[in-house]
Amino acid sequence: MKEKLSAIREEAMKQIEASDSLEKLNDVRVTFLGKKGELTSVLKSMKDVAPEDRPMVGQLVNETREAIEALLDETKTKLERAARAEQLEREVIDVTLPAKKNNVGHRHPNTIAQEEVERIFIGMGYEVMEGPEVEYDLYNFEKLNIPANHPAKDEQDTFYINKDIVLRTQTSPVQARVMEQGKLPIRMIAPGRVFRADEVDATHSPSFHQIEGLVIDKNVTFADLKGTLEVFVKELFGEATKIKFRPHHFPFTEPSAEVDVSCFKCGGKGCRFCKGEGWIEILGCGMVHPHVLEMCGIDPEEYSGFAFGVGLERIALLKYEIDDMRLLYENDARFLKQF
Ligand code: 2NL
Repeated sequence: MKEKLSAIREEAMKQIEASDSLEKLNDVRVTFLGKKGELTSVLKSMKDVAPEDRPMVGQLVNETREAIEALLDETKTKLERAARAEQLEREVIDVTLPAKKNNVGHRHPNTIAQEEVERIFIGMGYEVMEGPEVEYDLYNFEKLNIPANHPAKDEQDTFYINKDIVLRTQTSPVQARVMEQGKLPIRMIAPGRVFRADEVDATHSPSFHQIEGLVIDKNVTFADLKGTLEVFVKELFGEATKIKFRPHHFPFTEPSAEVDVSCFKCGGKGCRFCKGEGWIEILGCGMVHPHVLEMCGIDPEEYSGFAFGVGLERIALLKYEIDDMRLLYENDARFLKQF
């Protein structure tokens, strides 16, 4: 029995020393100390030992077990430490590597242009106002002096929700609503999305953006309109920009004009950009028609005013030299990130 135990002890020590992984070490533990292990089978055979020898054999078995356990624990700690050291080595992080770049988005060219126009007019004391995109015919057409038989009201030009409600074709209804509230004087701009039943091409889209401006006060004249728009175009296109008013017709203003600016590419000599004209058309304007003032509850004998409307996409296309409006709506990041 004694020889058997020391043989078991020696064999266990040998196998523990040869274990180079935690799995193998555990196999050794099971082989020697497990339920069906070698030491357990020695204990089971105690019944064959003479009763007077049992305490001595029992003690020997315990000593053997303790010796094997001690070496198992020690080896386990050693292997665990080695595994951890190897893992730390393997998972080393190089904190000096450059960080991964996040692709941060930025404002759409339309938004940049809109905020630029807003900035200029806020600087002149204007308020920025908004209104509904789905609008009553009354505010979109009627109060702006656009009569029932006017071509702008044709189904070809306007999206009708029903006979009284339309998708607004301009942002003037916002201004008609402000006038109707009766708080005077008014100095405002109304930027926003408008809708026309147009086919998509390089210069048309069924949904685009406008910025309209409105000033109502006592003694407002066409001179005020000219001065205001001159400041606006110089801020927008540069100090050297010249401005030209051409007589025109709008139902809601009288007199009315279209405004051209000298080409900011060639300074007015004529180039590819301005198609040899030297001038580029950018907006429409005029003195608010007395009939419009009346319909919005303002006395035209006491008050007068001017108004203007610019296409936001047109400004964005000109400012960033984009030659096709469709590019603004495709949301191709390769295009958008250039601005
Ligand atoms: C254009 C022309 C214009 C207006 C818009 C306006 C608004 C009210 C009263 C009178 Cl409430 N007029 N707006 C006036 C003249 C021209 O827009 O070609 N826009 C792109």
